[in-house]
Amino acid sequence: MTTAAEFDELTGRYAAFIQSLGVEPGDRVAVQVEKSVEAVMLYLACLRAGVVYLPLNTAYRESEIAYFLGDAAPKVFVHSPKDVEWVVPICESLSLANCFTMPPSRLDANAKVEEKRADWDTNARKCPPINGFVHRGDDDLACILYTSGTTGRSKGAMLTHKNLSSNALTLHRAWGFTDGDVLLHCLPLFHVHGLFVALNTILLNGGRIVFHSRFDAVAAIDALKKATVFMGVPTYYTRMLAEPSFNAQCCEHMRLFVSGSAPLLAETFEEFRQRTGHTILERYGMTETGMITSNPLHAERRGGTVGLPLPGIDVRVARDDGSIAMPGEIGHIQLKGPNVLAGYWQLPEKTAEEFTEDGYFKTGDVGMFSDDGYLSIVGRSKDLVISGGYNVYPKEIELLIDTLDGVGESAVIGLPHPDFGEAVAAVVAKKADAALEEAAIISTLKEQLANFKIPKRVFIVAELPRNTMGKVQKNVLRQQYGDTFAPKAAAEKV
Ligand code: MCA
Ligand code: AMP
Repeated sequence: MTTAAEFDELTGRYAAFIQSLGVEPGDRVAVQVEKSVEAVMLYLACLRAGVVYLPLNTAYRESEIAYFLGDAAPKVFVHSPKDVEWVVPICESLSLANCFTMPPSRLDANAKVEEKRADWDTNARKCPPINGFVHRGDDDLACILYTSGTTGRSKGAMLTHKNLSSNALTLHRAWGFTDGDVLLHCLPLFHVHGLFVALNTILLNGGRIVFHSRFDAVAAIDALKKATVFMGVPTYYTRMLAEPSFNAQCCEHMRLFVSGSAPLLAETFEEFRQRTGHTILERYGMTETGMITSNPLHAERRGGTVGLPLPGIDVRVARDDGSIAMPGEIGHIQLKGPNVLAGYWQLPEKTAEEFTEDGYFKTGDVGMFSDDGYLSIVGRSKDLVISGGYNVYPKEIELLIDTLDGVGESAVIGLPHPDFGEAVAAVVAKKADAALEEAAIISTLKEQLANFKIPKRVFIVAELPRNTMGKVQKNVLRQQYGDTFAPKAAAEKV
């Protein structure tokens, strides 16, 4: 167990070490490490030292990391020891001298950690802790989180202290955190959901955290008896429901289950209510904005909706011409509020494109309000697949597939999947006489892309369907391959 006093002391030492490296307020500290208590402390230490925290998904591969480090130009990179072989050359090529490793955890009593010269924790623990924190203003940057884009190029969302603090305070109040709350934390630490929504609210509460290094349904169900609040992506809920032993008794101590990052299916919402007696509270947000809407804690939690705009956040649904849609009318979801990002890192033009003339952020989600103000998301105007809560932008994968020998062109789509909600699939049109193989394409992509982006299936075809304007008809492909991962289709293939 790590106590609040240890946290205070160790984050003070980590912050002192950051300062000793000459990292100044506004400089970036990039981090790609396994989930651990030390990783949480490194995040908090960056905030204490007034520097910008830049977390990176542990699934990212060499070429992805080279891009992020090149783009964000951090002063420090803390990474997993297992990646040292490819990290060192990248850092050398960028003249990034301050590279440190962070093993899974040394606070874990069972962990055997060798003391290494480049180990972050070993070095930082030698520094006398700073007192308090370096003062930063509301509009100063706290974090940069990269989010993929429809052009295939990732953009760094610049989040300010105000963005983080306003959203944490709002959620803390809206979800009724109180003395004695214990959060079961199973989410990854490098995205908004695990880092801000889950961690910031419980830290603000001064509450306890039961900390799992990854989501495992059996372990999570067992830990529910020690917790009062749980947050997860829909896949966590479907996996818990797939455990025959999961029932109301497992949830006796719980007061709140929150779901988000991807649509929660109506059947999951209903089955959860029937099996446990708890109604999952679904909320909606984005990397760029933190949380935008939430079903209410005390009033009706309506399945199939993402609830009401959170206090202080102005959410509207706009028609194509920019006028405001009526309740029941589908349109583009836009918002304004203290939670909206300061802009994309070094991309002022891209930032401008994502806002309306009157300053509303365009989410790229399509939805409608009910008469009584509940928002439903009915689609996306952006070409995006959400797989197990991770966003995958088809363009990034199509650009890579199109470079492979024998490929004419490709279309990457999301198909319904019983575990991940949507799964990535690719339809590849081969050049005449080319011999392409699904397995070979998948293994080539695995060398270059994070694992969750790899298509679960690749279909090789003679040509892609096009409309009269010459545009590839992804809707036709989604229909054609729609039951690829359906349990029945999968069973027939065995
Ligand atoms: C792992 N795999 C996946 C995914 N995760 N494939 C598709 N989609 C995924 N999400 C693949 C791996 O490549 C591997 O394939 C195999 O599944 C097993 O990998 P493993 O790591 O063991 O999987 P797991 O531990 O079971 O992970 C699945 C997971 C995880 C628990 C659902 O993906 C997860 O924790 N997702 C949560 C993501 C999240 O935090 N999103 C919030 C984003 P192979 O065997 O072929 O190598 S923040 C956000 O969206 C906004 C702001 C919001 O509103 O919250
Ligand atoms: P990200 O870019 O990873 O921050 O993902 C943000 C996107 O996730 C949003 O624009 C939505 O498309 C989607 N999203 C988040 N929460 C929900 C939800 N509860 N229901 C449906 N989609 C969601």
